[in-house]
Amino acid sequence: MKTPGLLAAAFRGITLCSIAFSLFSGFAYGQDSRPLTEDDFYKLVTVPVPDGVPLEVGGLAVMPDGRVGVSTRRGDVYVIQNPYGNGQAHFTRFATGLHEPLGLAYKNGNFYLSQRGELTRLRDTDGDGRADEYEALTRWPLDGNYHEYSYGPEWLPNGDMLITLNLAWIGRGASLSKWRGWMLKYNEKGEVTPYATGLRSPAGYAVTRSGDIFYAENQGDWVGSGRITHLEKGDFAGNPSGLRWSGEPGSPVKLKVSDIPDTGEPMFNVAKKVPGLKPPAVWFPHSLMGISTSDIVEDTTGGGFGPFQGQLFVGDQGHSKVMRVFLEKVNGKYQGACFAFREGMASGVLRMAWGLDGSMFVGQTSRGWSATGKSAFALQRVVWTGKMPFEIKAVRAMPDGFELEFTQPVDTKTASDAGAYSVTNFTYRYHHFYGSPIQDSKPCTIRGVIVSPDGLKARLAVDGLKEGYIHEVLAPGVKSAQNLPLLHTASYYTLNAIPAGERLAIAAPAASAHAGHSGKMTGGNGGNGSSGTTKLVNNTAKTNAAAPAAKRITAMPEGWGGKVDQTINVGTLPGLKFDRTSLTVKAGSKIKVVFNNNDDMLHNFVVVLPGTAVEVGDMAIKMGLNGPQQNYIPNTPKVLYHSAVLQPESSEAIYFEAPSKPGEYTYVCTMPGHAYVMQGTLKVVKE
Ligand SMILES: [Cu+2]
Repeated sequence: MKTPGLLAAAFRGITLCSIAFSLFSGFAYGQDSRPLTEDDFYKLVTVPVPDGVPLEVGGLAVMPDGRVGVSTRRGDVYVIQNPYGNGQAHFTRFATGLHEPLGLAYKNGNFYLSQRGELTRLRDTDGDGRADEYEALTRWPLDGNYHEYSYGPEWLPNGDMLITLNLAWIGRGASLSKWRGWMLKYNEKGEVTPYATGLRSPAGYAVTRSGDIFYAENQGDWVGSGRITHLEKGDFAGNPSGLRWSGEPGSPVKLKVSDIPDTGEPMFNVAKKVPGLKPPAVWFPHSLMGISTSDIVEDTTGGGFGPFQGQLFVGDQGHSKVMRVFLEKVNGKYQGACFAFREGMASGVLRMAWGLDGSMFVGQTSRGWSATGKSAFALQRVVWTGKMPFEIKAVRAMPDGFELEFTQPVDTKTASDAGAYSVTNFTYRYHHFYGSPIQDSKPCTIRGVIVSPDGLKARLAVDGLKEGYIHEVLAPGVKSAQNLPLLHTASYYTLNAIPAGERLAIAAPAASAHAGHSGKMTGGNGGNGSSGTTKLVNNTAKTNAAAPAAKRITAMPEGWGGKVDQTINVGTLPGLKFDRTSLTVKAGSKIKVVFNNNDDMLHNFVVVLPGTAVEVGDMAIKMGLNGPQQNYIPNTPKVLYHSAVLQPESSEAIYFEAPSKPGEYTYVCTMPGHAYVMQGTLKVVKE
């Protein structure tokens, strides 16, 4: 068993809310000088769950009368009356004994859900509020691997249903039974047809009002970071495992596994050579914008949920939060930007659905899949208070830069200053390894800014745009006309295409032109914030780095005379754990630690001074875009020794002399969010 659970190794890592929040939030100040936070604009309201109901939400469906259906990972379906907090919520168990349903849909009095091995319709034929008919509409084979999750269904406009099938995990994603790694379509005649593949962990997907299908993917093998992809029939979305079945009758995908190069070139570049490979519409940079994308919902509330009508909201299981996406079509293809939106949910966010009152139900679970929110499960609502947050509402690609649209008029003086913004672009590797370090990160020069007469838009002229790259667009210096800072200052725009059109007439770099890094979240990072001009090139198996060499020694020091006093093996376990919770060494002795990363996600091994693990972990988070190429090792004397960040199924030996001062030191993993739980005690005893 490799993973804590579901979603393909997907739901990894945790990060304390306050930490992540501080990275992205310019605190606005209200009239009483209290900083305004997300909570001032979007409240979380918890639906009370009765004792004895383990509501580990797998699927959510709001019924036309406002009741809410919930399928649970334990195999039940509940129907909740009065979920809106007016009067007591009342739970009825509608169905039970199901095999980990991770979806739920409702139509014409019936519920539909995916169990691991079938699409099931639940009917209450005698009107007693309980299903008495469980009908398998279609079945698919299972290998039995724990990771063979099945999701859905979602409706297409014509009444057909979509289902997605997760890959198994055997140290890598694998399609051990037919159509694993695929999206399938089920029609009313009962026919099942394969629709698209390349899916790894497709826990969340949605059909928008335009009829477009978007699915969310989690970082993993062949997936550098979280992302959403616009899926059209016959698309191949990136993970080759499902191509095993592309030769089967009915497959609309013609690519074969051998057609996919494993070079580490960015996916966007590979897609130019491999027709059918579909690059994502929007990347969610790992740890900067969540760590495990889950559900997708389109804001169809007509303004009931605030100023983001028509935009998408994307859940994040590991960070217990909901993010926001603005999409646009350039040259006929979708691309756009993601933003932080609301964090601090009670458990891991798996499902979202709109209530009849325009609030967002958020179904949550964290068993086996670590999440920031510490509850094992929860059902909460996100409710707009009616107050308008000052946010970057949209980022649009322009022929020579970006246009930022705000939810409120800006202060023209701050918003016209190029120094109020920064733009940095980067990409990820496309390869069979798990995830990717940030690649080729470069600041862009902002040549000038023009604010629209109504104060709602700022047009940035930017040099150095790159197609296929993610563009971090920050606006930390922009104030609203009321002198409030932005609630969230960061956005990440995936620039698949630069549109044609008129360019701004800004000829020479303006005096205030700005290379991109002041006010960046990566600032204040001790001495470690290497200038963003450094080209980030990494050996992917082991991320060698610029971290202080003396703290990571991977060959036996010559002065040791070929002998170590003690060799220690430390491994990793699913769920952000080392396989040993304590190690004992003699003060000053010569130690060799062989660190084996047997888990399916990235980890490192870092020895820190007593009591500093969380502090060092927080510093690692603040390294932001610089973290990956420096092994997430902040430049601080609190770090004594460390390994590189290791890919799954790899190992590294490090050598160090145990501290001369006895005490209880800590070894910790400093991958973003891991430090809060992934720790062990290094007991240093007297010689
Ligand atoms: Cu870790």
